[in-house]
Amino acid sequence: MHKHYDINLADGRSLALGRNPVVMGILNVTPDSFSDGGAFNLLDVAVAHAQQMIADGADIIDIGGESTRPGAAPVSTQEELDRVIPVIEALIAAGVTTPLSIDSYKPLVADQAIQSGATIINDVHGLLRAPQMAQVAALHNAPVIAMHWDNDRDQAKPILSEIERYFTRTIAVAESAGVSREKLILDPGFGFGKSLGDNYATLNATRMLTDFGFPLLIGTSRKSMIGRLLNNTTEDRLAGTIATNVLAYANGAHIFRVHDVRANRDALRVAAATLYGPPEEIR
Ligand code: 7PM
Repeated sequence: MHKHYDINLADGRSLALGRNPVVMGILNVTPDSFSDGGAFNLLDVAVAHAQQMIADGADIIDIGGESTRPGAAPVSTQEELDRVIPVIEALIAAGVTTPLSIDSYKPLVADQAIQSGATIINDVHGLLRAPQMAQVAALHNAPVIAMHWDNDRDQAKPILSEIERYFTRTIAVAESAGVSREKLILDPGFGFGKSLGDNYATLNATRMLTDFGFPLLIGTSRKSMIGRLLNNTTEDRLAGTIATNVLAYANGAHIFRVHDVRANRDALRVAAATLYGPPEEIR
């Protein structure tokens, strides 16, 4: 059912991807993601949120300073560094050992983040935006989550073949920079340059994407592909998010990037017990 991969992280540790679903908790480090009551600053709130997600069972914490969002105003490199680096430093100083990924397509941000203790690069431009990104990954031996995002693609062509063509380019760029195939995790990029139909066709093609021969990450949490269908706001999209993740898991996906760690993890553990039986200890 699930292909197994052992991913070597930038610090030499290993992350097992296979039948056990891996939950990535989303940590947004942006001024609008906290309300300042005066007692806490952005850094304290971010660190506390990460620790709560770890307590809830997150296997990876994905740290983003919002360089990337479709439609959002771009953030300068310095601003992004000022947001994410202190959070990574604080988590490491607090003794956090949960692997940290850096959600950025900027090579300088990725480089600094890894030097501060992050061990995975999460690039929403699939190594294709900045030529130095693959070099940064190679330099640090960091695995890369390569997401599909191509606003300029031919809308007339089927989304699946477009995604596969894009990933073929990603793999070529990685290999020519010295990033081996074993370092890549692919992500079809839900909500990025895709119509509602594209998003669901992509989700329905999870098995084909896992057959491509790389671990697969799914990022649908609270996205408009759910909200437009259910006509609801971000805070009411958990049930829809769980549906997408359980279906993708049953079709071979490995990592699930979510806001609501506990609920998604519980659902995925029940799905895993259904496919593979309950854990040995309690069988
Ligand atoms: C506004 C628009 C705010 C979009 C946040 C977002 C993904 C990601 C994001 C994903 C990977 C969100 C997105 N989405 N990285 N970063 N995969 N690998 O909803 O789907 O979190 S940002």
